[in-house]
Amino acid sequence: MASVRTDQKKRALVRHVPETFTRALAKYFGTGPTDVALARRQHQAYIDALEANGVRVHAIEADDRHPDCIFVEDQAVVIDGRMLLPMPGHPSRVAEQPPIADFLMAELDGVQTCTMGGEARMDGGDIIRLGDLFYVGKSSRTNELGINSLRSLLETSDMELRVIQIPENALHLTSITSTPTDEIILVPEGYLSPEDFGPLPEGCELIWIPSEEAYGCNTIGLPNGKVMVAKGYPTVHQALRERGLELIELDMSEIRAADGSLTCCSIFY
Ligand code: CIR
Repeated sequence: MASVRTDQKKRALVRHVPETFTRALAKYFGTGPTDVALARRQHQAYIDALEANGVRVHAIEADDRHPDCIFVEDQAVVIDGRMLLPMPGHPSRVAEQPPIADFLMAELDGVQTCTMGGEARMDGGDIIRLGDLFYVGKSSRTNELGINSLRSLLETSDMELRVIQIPENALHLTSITSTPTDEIILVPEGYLSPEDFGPLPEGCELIWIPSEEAYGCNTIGLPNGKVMVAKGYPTVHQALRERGLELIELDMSEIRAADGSLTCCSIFY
């Protein structure tokens, strides 16, 4: 989940890999997973990495009726004591939400919760956060009405929201960017431009990565200063190491095959 600051990543919700994972949607980075057992091992390594680095993880059972159910990031957006339950942008993913919503409402007792009505659509994977600056992707999954719902949620806060048009060759904003710290955004060349982001707060920077490492731009910065990264993206790794960050490398091949990245597999709350 890309809607919390790094220091807020104390607890994470994940969902196990279903038996039907080979039927997950795949159109961008992946051509579809083929090995459920390997996906489960990679997913368990992801959970282990979170736990080994101080994050308390709660895992919801998989639901074989929903091949994409591990990608919980898309189903709820938690921002500083408020929660948006978006209407997912792909019809096949709508029914994944109830157990996630139930769990988060119970955990975040009394949380102010907003839902989406009418034609509003959004996947949580279209949101990244850099301190108090939010970016939301307008994509094949997130439309203007969905973005308006997020704007309403942020209205009474000091947070700023900027909209970025996602190119047709990418699924979500988090598919191609992330904030490994509250001062850095990793971005692939050829997908987005500096103008898409506008002026950044003082001390913040965009780090440009060659387009062939676009997938590697999705990372998870943890409160202990370490960063979870996908294995096999040397430019990303070097850029982060040069900035003094310690990396936790994870093999994401089967999750990438379903167009999923590191952030997609958790909701920090
Ligand atoms: C989908 O197409 O919805 C899934 N196969 C992948 C979702 C990845 N989620 C994300 O980027 N937040």
